[in-house]
Amino acid sequence: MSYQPTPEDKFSFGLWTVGWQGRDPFGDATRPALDPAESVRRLAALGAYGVTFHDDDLIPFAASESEREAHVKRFRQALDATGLIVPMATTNLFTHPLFKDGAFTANDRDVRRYALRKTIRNIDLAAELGARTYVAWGGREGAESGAAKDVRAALDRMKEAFDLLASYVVEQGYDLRFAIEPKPNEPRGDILLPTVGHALAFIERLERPELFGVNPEVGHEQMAGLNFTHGIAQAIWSGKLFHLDLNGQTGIKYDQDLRFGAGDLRSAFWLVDLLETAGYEGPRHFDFKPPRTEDLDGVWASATGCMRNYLILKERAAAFRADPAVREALLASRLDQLAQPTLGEGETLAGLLAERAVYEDFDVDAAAGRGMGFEHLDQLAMDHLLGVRG
Ligand code: XLS
Ligand code: MN
Ligand code: MN
Repeated sequence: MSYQPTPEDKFSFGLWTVGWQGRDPFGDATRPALDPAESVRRLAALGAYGVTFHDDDLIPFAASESEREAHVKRFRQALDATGLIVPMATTNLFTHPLFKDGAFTANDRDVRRYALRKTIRNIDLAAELGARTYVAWGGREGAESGAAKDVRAALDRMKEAFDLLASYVVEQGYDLRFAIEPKPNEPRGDILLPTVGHALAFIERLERPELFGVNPEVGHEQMAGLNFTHGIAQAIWSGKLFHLDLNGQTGIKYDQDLRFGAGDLRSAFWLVDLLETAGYEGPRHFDFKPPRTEDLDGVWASATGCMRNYLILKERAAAFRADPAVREALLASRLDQLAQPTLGEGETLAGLLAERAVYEDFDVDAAAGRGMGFEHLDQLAMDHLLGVRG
């Protein structure tokens, strides 16, 4: 296998990922700025199908109307020349000092109103460029200290903002859905909607929950010590996996945004296994940061690595699922039983309560003594992941 990506693989990248100049809290930029049109050409040449952006990635914050038009035009020309599409767009509501206390939940009402206008302006552009998903990451929606944020009031304001944005999208007739991106902290000490679970519960309180799903990011859930694949499985189960941010993270620490496959490799294996078998058809979107040690060649090597690792893991996961020994091990671990309803067809709870074999005469010691066979099953997965089997 060449692991050469094609547009059918649906790989997409944020302009801000390959375009990251390496500025961090302790150091200045280590790389020059990248022209978005150049990023589009390079990503297309590497085999990606899509590119995504924050408004400010494409159009500098203070740009005039004519500068704005020129930036959009150049970008559009690059898209047309390469065939790359824009599956998703989002708003930068975190870089400008204006947003230091948040955007949709800033204590200052005028900041919240400005944030709505900024978002709607970019929603118009997103729709114009054919995006189907609008991501909302509330990086500055949070606090460092207790009394500074009335969390219940802030959630009211967050709901208000999303309800307004959804009604705008419906009124305009845009074919666009929102994907909320959770993150536990960084840049705020604590961010609102910190995990997939929080976001899923919040969505159900919105006026148009059907227009909202989640955009989980590998590293963000892992920063909270959570099992990312489980979070994705619940999002799929809820019909809410609208988009996702693939990258790598090694445990509970700052948001590393490593290339996909770096960091927790076993978790990446199970994630690809799930995405490829559970019917997820959306973009495989990378939100990573090529480390600031890299020059521009290193940036493209890092982007290539994201896609290559996905394709390797896809192949390894498929080999795992196709292995007869794995099928046998899955049966020995009774995964087939888990897929069966606990009450059979036509059975009732009354019947269960009356059946002595279920409880009074149940051999609890025999059941307790049964091994689950999970270690054998997991070693088969490990062997496939490491390429020593099949
Ligand atoms: C930052 C987020 C951000 C979103 C888009 O941690 O991952 O890049 O994906 O605003
Ligand atoms: Mn992200
Ligand atoms: Mn991240």
